Amino acid sequence: MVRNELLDGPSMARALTRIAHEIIERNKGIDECILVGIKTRGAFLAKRLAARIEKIEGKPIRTGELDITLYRDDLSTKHENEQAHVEQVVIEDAVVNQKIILVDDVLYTGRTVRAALDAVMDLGRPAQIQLAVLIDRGHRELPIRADYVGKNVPTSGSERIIVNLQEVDQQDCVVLYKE
Ligand code: 3GP
Ligand code: 5GP
Ligand code: MG
Repeated sequence: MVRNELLDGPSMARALTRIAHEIIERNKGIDECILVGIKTRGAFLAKRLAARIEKIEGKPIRTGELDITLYRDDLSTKHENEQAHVEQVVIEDAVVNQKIILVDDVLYTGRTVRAALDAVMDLGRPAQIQLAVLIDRGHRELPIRADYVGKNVPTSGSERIIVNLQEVDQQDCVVLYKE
């Protein structure tokens, strides 16, 4: 097993600070924006981005959370049997005419994001939906791309990216494991 550290704590912090600035710049402020984190780690990343944006703009940005699990209909599953399934949506504010910025730790096939798009659109018609991810590892199976990326990491299907966050893993780092 080969271990390769892709981001340490300070580089993760810098990537999030850059993304916070990019979000503010692209949206010309944050007035119509709601940051929506995809649980588990995407939700913590959304909170970190919200804290940075509040510090830069001097006012809070609205936030929400989505819980999406991969539902496997066959335990000896192959990838195509994985269905991204929405468990819970917590967005207190109306999404109608707002810019929803989805936040996740890793973007891979795009199936999780597709489920998130459906869940948000079930709540009303947003003006836009954008996507921020800490790591884009490639291998998309759907026409989905991120608007804000911490780091692009070309991977093979057998590689695993471990995202550790202080809030759940007591440390900040992103590590690539090769079999
Ligand atoms: P997260 O919910 O904090 O993002 O999918 C459940 C957890 O397993 C995720 O945590 C994710 O980080 C981790 N994980 C690691 N490798 C994979 C993978 O290849 N696919 C999925 N869906 N999750 C993975
Ligand atoms: P997708 O639905 O795009 O295939 O996968 C995205 C979701 O699966 C993300 O929420 C992410 O947590 C998880 N995921 C997919 N691949 C990886 C990976 O290599 N490492 C980690 N940590 N999570 C992954
Ligand atoms: Mg995730």
